[in-house]
Amino acid sequence: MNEQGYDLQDPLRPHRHDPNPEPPSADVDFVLVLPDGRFHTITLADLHELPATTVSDCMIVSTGHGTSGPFSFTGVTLLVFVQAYWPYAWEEVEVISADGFGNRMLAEELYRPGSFGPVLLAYAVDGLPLSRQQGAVRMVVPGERDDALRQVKWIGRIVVKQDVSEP
Ligand SMILES: Nc1nc2c(c(=O)[nH]1)N[C@H]1C(S)=C(S)[C@@H](COP(=O)(O)O)O[C@H]1N2
Ligand SMILES: [Mo]
Repeated sequence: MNEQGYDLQDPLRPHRHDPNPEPPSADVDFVLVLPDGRFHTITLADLHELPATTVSDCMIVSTGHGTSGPFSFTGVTLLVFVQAYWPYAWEEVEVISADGFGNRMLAEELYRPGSFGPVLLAYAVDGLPLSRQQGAVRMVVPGERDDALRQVKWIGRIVVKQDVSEP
């Protein structure tokens, strides 16, 4: 735990199901780290410049406080976002929040969206901007119907990886 009470374990390791109720900061901007080491600060305005996609019938399945939805989330697909900044080969992308919560998506998963729809970097829900409390910019994985462990709120960092070799 750090001073704010957040878990400092590797955010990509399995974490507990209790969601943190409060955002780690008020800052909505996040950092995009590319495979060549360059990085960009991404603002909401940057996301709004990319084509918008809406995915309906999204459920947030919390094992702690039950299921909520269906929601209609709007944002940029994670695939379109990555390709806009890195139009080359890549293998996976890590999506991390400063509260110690994160998840990774494989390029392969993004190239073949399931029947529930593509993975989004969502900035709106049911036609209204996501509040900071709701995530502000939130990863929405429509195909995750058993847990909400990939629905990363308060995105702080997105890391695009190429040539991933497991130790
Ligand atoms: N950044 C961040 N995202 C998170 C979590 C968290 O603790 N931190 N908890 C996850 C879990 S376990 C759940 S159940 C959902 C809860 O989403 P909700 O608050 O919109 O219902 O957020 C997910 N995303
Ligand atoms: Mo959860």
